[in-house]
Amino acid sequence: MFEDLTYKLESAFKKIRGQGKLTEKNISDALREVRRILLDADVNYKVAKDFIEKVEKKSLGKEVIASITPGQLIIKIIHDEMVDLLGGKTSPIVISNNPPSIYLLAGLQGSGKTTFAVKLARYLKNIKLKPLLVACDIYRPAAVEQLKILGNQINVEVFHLDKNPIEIATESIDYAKKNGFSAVVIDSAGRLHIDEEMMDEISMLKEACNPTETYFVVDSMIGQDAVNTAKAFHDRISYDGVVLTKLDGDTKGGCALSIRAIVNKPIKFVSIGEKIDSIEVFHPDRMASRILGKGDIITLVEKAQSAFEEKQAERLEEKLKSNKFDFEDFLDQLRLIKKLGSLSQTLSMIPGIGTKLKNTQIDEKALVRVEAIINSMTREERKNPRILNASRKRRVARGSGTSIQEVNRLIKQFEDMQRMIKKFSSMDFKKAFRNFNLNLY
Ligand SMILES: Nc1nc2c(ncn2[C@@H]2O[C@H](COP(=O)(O)OP(=O)(O)OP(=O)(O)O)[C@@H](O)[C@H]2O)c(=O)[nH]1
Ligand SMILES: [Mg+2]
Repeated sequence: MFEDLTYKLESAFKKIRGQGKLTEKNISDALREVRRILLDADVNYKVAKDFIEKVEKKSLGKEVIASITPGQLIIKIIHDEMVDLLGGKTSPIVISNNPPSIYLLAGLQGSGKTTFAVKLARYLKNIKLKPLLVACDIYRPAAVEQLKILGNQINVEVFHLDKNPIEIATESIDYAKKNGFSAVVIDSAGRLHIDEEMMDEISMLKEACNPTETYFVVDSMIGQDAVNTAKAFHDRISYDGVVLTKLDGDTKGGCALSIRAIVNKPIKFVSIGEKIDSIEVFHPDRMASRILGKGDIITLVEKAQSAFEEKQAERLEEKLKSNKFDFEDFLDQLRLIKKLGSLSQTLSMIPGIGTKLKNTQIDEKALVRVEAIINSMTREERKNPRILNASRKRRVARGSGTSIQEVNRLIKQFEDMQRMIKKFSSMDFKKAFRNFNLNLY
């Protein structure tokens, strides 16, 4: 899904990630590239332009907190704006309090309505509704048969009659009420292009069966055209939501990114394959992370913003530089690590360390034992580990459920680390921490 778009954005982000400072110039350079990539992916021109303007405005006004790089911050802003562009919050399917819930599907020929009708019926079954599928496509010879075969696969009854679509739909609702169906999914006929006849029929259908929700089903592979079709349908039948199909195909992503902004209606579901179970509820935030391929940075920045206060970062930096880093600070860091998830993450948030620490693996389990050892020390011992003589060490080992050897090893490691910290500006943190890890336990 959107591999090409993700790949290109990834390359653009590589360039901005390293930027030390946010200036008007580097922001606009980076965003110009992002804009070009969006247009290449068939994002509607106006949508791309508005998107970039919003990101630019937010980036310029933003204070960069010490723990993240400006590049990471821009990526986060782009992500947030993309979530917004995709609709912000998830828009769940509406279920009527007065069953049956009625869902009407509209869209061009081949957009995936019939396939989606069946997927939706399956989804409804899974949430404990009893769906009825209704075949209102009386024009294509095999349409009813297609729905019957698919309905059969999921054990859902298919309603069909030799009448016109309006009669079929209204009678199906009566049938559903009489026979205890709690949901009705109406599959309508598509046309190759928008024509009056089809539009008349679908709007009459909508009027006749007063659906709980009407969905516009669109093939995400058709690019810019999708947006025009979506608008044309919306002008006529004012649907409640969009279903994007064929996202498993070679879609560039433009349709997915533009459609919500153009019609101002939420994307409800995505269809990602020909199989009946390939349906997903649409979540704007997850989709944005998929497109940007930057889940890691987004989470990191979010965590950093909430858990790592600037002051704390400054204090630590100060201590590191003035060589006053003791077990007490070490413990603070360990606690922070717990909140943030990992030591390498925490360390990478300290300016000047992050880039040197890439790919360092740290054994998180060992940290639990380290914390236990430090917790068993007195405040004095933490401030000044040199006073830890044999009997104190024995006490600490006992208190922490470890051994004297382990306590000794930690102290030695800590002293090594202090020594390294002394050489803060010149040292190779990555190497240093790798040693720290290997030798721990
Ligand atoms: N790869 C892929 N194919 C899909 C998806 N959804 C539907 N298709 C295929 O697209 C083709 C058209 O799907 P239909 O469900 O028949 O489309 P329709 O909108 O009902 O078409 P008409 O009834 O002719 O208007 C079929 O071959 C489906 O198997 C999807 O999410 N991914
Ligand atoms: Mg069909």
